[in-house]
Amino acid sequence: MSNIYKSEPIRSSEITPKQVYLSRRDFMNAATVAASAALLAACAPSAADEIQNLRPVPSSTAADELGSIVNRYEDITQYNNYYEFTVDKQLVAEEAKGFRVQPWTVEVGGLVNQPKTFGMEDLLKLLPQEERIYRLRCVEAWSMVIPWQGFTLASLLKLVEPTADAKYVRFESVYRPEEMRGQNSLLYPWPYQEGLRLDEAMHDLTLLATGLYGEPNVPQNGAPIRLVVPWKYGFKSIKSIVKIELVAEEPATLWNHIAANEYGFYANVNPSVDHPRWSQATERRIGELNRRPTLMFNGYGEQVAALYENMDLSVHY
Ligand SMILES: Nc1nc2c(c(=O)[nH]1)N[C@H]1C(S)=C(S)[C@@H](COP(=O)(O)O)O[C@H]1N2
Ligand SMILES: [Mo]
Repeated sequence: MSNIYKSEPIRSSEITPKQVYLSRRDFMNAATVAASAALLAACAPSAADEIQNLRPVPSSTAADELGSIVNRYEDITQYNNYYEFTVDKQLVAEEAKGFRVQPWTVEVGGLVNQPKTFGMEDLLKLLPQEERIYRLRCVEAWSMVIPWQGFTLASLLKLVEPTADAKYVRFESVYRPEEMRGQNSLLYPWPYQEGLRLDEAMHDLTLLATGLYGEPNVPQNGAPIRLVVPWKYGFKSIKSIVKIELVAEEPATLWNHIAANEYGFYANVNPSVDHPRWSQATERRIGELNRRPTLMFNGYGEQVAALYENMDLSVHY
């Protein structure tokens, strides 16, 4: 099989405009609307408008390299984990409405030769955007396929030149308790923080996503800029980043701090290591009825297994 990984950089000519994204489910929806339009011929004009307004606009079948169709824009933006707002996945979008993501800066520092605070506009200008279709596997055993755009974390880190002492990368989310209701909860040590080993951070799959479906990120998905590490459980993919720090020691993470026995620092997707309270062998793909088997490293083993050669993957990390 030739190289069909969508996770590889792709030529801009291959980038799918938003108009041509469509899951088969959307196509079915469009077909259903069209059928009802035919039945309601008297009000045909408005029915035609309705089809136009379906979002994403109907088209063909963007899929990941395993052939899984991308999830609907509505699924991706209406079913979210973002505890700073609320723990109710279906209410995040509403709670996050109007959250200010402009102006926005990302401070990149620590063990680097060229520390710098970047405005979002600078980042978008400096670093070419790529499209990546990635599976997202939440530790809660649901998953989605998401067409992101963004740039590699490696491309940003190269700009600041990590020193030889830098061994890990620490990420920090925005902290605005007056605007983010969940941050008033004392159950969590805010701000949300996460971390990667430097080689994981420099891996070509590791993306800083600035948007999805060809649109800038909406607040509930971590606007304006969030991490996406597709071979790890979703909680590693920290949202709305304001600070990136190169450090010498393994950094603390929010989930590890709360329950170290449930949420390890590495958190690589692994169907044979169960969460203490549930199995990780299968998952529910949002939009599908039957559960599907969970894949080792979420299906990215060919690209990332070498990073963990010296680790015993049968134990929980
Ligand atoms: N700052 C922050 N980042 C976060 C979270 C969060 O609560 N706060 N939730 C994580 C979890 S558990 C998952 S599964 C993904 C969900 O990303 P999505 O809502 O864009 O699908 O975001 C991750 N990043
Ligand atoms: Mo998650």
